[in-house]
Amino acid sequence: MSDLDALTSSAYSQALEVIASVEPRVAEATRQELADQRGSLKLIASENYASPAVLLTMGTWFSDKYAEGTVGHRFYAGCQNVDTVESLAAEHARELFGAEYAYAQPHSGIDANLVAFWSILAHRIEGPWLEKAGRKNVNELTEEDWEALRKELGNQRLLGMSLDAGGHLTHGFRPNISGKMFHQQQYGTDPETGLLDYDLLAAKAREFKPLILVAGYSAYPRRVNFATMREIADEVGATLMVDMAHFAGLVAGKVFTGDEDPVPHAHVVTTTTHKSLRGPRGGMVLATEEYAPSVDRGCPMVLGGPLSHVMAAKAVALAEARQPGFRTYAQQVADNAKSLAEGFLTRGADLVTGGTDNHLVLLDVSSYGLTGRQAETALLDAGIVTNRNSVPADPNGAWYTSGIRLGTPALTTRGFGHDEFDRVAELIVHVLQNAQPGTTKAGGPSKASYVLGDGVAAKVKDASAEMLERHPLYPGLDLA
Ligand code: DSN
Repeated sequence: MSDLDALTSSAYSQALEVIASVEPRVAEATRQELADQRGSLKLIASENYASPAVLLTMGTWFSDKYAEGTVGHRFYAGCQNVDTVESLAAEHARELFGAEYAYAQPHSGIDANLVAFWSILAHRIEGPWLEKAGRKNVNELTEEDWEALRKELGNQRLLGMSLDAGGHLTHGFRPNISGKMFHQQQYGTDPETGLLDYDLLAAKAREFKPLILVAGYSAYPRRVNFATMREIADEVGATLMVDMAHFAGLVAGKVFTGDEDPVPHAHVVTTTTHKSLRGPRGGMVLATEEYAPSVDRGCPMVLGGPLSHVMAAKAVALAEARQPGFRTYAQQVADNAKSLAEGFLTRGADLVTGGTDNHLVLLDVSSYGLTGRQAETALLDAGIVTNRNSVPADPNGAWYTSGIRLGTPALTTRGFGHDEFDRVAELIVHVLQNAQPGTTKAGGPSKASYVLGDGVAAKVKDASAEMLERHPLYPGLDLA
């Protein structure tokens, strides 16, 4: 055991003892969570394993400090150390992504998107409106002014990718606030190929003329051409906002470059920091200088007090992502996704778009006679953690779904490579081929319950255990 491993093991063992002295059940659940994560195949495309340094950074007294405002301009006294860590997070993000400006305060990806929406509305609508009305700032507005400004702000259009094509809830999905605060339209994918059709998207944009064109996805297994997206946005006068939450690690690791790197093309880029980027749970906004002043007003306009302990951990994680090893990791994530997809295709499985060229695979489970929900729970019984996901034009809707989304970032962190991902595909197909839909209490076909063949779960768990032992999670972490 290295010195660093010994220190980490001792830090966690002692921390758990301190927690147990107050609420032993929390300490026990924390130990159990590690055991569960160590003992299962984690294939949720939006999850990963952050380093002990990142995790430890989150457990400090920075949590106790309020720091609304921005670096050097806080609404509270005594923020000098928060200023240090927030500045470091922003500096690492700017350097890593080549961004003009970075905002490390959002608590999550949804918060980052809300900050982006707010900043675009403030920059494109509120600012010009105030100027036209001859007001210096909002403090000068009369009641009549407010009425007119509210109408203007609340009358804007957003065009984003539909949920069942792989977009995110916050990209204008009707039930989400993004689909309620904006007049929204959605673009989908080609029904034959499952791929984005840029000509159709451009035609829709020309007709709809959105203020915001949102690009990015949470379940689309392909790369996006952001140069083309920017051309479309420019042609219709839209702001291009890219949500790279899922693939930020592939951008940071230079797997996505040129037209596939959103940062040089978009006005505003949002991300989470905990998915392929492998940092703490949180969000971030990158922007051009032009949008920086309005993004900076994210807290307290849209966000509550920034999580200073998480911003500190973002700085640590972004420093890690700037090390050369992260590029190797990111390339392996993409290579492993290809291995997983090939593993499925050679076993006759049905993949949306026929494959992948990013970090995720979307498996349509209809051919096994299952819903996504049945497949998700049958796989969980066998120790394989996935999430159900809609497929384009999904007949089972967003709750039961017809798909399973699988991602490679987490198991790649554990050291899985081509052979292991081929084996993972084999095990998943084995479970799905041996699962059958159950029946409802009334005797009809169920979309939720299922029957898994005798011994299947145990056999798959045994096969997984061998791989999991060969690639342990936090190998140096030995809890007393
Ligand atoms: N929950 C994230 C995902 O799984 O893609 C997005 O919000």
